[in-house]
Amino acid sequence: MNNENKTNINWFPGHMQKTKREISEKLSLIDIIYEVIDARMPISSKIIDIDNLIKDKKRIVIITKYDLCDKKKTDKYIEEYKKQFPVLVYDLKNGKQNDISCLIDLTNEILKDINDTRKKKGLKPRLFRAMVIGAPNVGKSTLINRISKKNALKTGNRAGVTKGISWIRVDNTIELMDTPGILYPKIESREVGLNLASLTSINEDILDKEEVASYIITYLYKNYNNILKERYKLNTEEFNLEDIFKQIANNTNSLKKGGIIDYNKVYTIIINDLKEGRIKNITFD
Ligand SMILES: Nc1nc2c(ncn2[C@@H]2O[C@H](COP(=O)(O)OP(=O)(O)OP(=O)(O)O)[C@@H](O)[C@H]2O)c(=O)[nH]1
Ligand SMILES: [Mg+2]
Repeated sequence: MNNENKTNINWFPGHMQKTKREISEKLSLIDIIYEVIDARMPISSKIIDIDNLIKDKKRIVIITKYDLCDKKKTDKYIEEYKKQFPVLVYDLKNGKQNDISCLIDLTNEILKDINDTRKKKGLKPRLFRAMVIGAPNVGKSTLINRISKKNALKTGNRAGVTKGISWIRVDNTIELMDTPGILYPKIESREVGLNLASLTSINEDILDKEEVASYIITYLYKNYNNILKERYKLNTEEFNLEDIFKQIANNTNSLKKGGIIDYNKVYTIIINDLKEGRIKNITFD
């Protein structure tokens, strides 16, 4: 088990460095940034060095997966972000197309001056370009697919689906650039690393399942006791991780011959329940 303040969760494959470089290089082509943040981790999934990366570019903050978060908790963070930037909140899975497309109206409104100035000079309006950036798996490609109504981009519920940048034309007024998810090379806080790991923003192959599952259970026990108990039909008074794993094993048919707990199966069930949204209305920040 890790030291309280350290984490060995550090996932920063070569392509993330490359993406950061490309973001910097392409910045001069871009009119506005859509910064995408997962509603279930409004702090942990925010790119820590984004201000350095995008300098003073105009920005819209987009909160995704609102359907899965603890709205009461996440709303407080949203209010804070609203003091700094325009913020749109989305359920990209079930949200109505009209609501999602209002991002384009907002973008046109924010960038209106560009074409007003051109008009005064007798120039035709030009196409706007927005760059979509965020941590892995927060819904960047899904957002672009929904807005463009094209489903041109590959999406998937794991970290690192998008491998390179690509441009998608929404209509003749706006073009969007999709980017692969990025993180900070060194995740300093154990909590942030484990939040990202618990909510599928870190490649599962590198994770210690026991550590992640233990963190999830401990966090849920402390913050969402009813949701945890309800999900696994637990009967607990005092916190005892081992006992909780045992009960989950019993209640999910995760025992090997002789009644031995199949820990790997238990950890996988817990991680997948969160990943697939069977455990929801939670915010890990
Ligand atoms: N429930 C729910 N699921 C969402 C929402 N937005 C995206 N998803 C799901 O989240 C998963 C990740 O979506 P992607 O669009 O591939 O995420 P990404 O940010 O492009 O990920 P990378 O390319 O890996 O960085 C997919 O399974 C989506 O269906 C949302 O608002 N609600
Ligand atoms: Mg993607």
